[in-house]
Amino acid sequence: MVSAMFVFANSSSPATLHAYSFMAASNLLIYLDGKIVPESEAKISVFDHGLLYGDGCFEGIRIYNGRVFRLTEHLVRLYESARSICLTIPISLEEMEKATVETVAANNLRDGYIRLLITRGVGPLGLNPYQCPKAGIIIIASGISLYSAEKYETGLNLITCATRRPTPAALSPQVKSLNYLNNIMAKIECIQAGCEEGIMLNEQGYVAECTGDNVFVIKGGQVYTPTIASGALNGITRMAVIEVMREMGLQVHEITMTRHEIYTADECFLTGTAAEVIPAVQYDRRLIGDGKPGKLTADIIKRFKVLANSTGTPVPYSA
Ligand code: PXG
Repeated sequence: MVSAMFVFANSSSPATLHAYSFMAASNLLIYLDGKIVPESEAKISVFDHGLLYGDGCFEGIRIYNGRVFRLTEHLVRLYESARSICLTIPISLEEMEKATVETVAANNLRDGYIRLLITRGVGPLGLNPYQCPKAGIIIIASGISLYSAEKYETGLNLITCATRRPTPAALSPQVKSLNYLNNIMAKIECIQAGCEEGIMLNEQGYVAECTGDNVFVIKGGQVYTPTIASGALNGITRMAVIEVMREMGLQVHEITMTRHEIYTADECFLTGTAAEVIPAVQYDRRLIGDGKPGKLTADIIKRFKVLANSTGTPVPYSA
């Protein structure tokens, strides 16, 4: 039953099919513990606690037009995640910045997606992280597509996921840990319901975020998004879009949000590094507004693209 479900979930996902075809043709160069090596040589130990326990943290970062978008903000969040879980990253933030742009340059990537992982490293079986002497660093510069191109035009259908965001008493939602099972469980629910994405509530039943994106609604020309304390990740795209909207003269409110606010919204959109900015037009089978991507949302997307394509850390390409 479990394996049947697995096949169903994967075969119905266009993003997964895209990833498979991409993998077959890969000649990627990967940064692994200080060296840039071909993907075929980028191997880690089966005793790495990142694999054994999901013990580690990561970032997803975008490259637009030859520049890395908000790289310092991503790295600050990465080092904070690591600090929170008592994981010492063996190189400085400045060295990590250099390693990241050099990996992008080595792959001659002008537009793409960076997955930067810190694993606890190799150690004996058993939870004790202090028996892992050195954290591992992996930087992949490649691509990602969460939703089909069509959905960026027509908008996503959302459901409410039964899987809740974990309470901060278990693990702070601000730690971008290598264990995304909670979000994966929620994603399985979305796919099984025939939706691309879903809303995750916190333990109290308030809206936190989506499986890998932050959520915004617009009503009466004002913008609302859940507070970070609701269990939302302090998204880098969330912050960039808030800046864009304030420049547009829109009022943005961080609130304790219920499903009602989404049911009764004029417009809704999601933000994330992987997702970028994407409209949502249905929630729990109710139309949001008139069921079409909103006009303000379209304007926000346009302005976000301008910002993303004109700012960021330059990549030192050799050619
Ligand atoms: N919430 C969660 C739980 C996330 O993991 C976001 C919101 C958006 O944050 P940013 O900073 O990206 O605007 C994230 C982002 C991936 C992947 O496969 C990464 C994320 C989400 C989905 C997929 O790399 N992280």
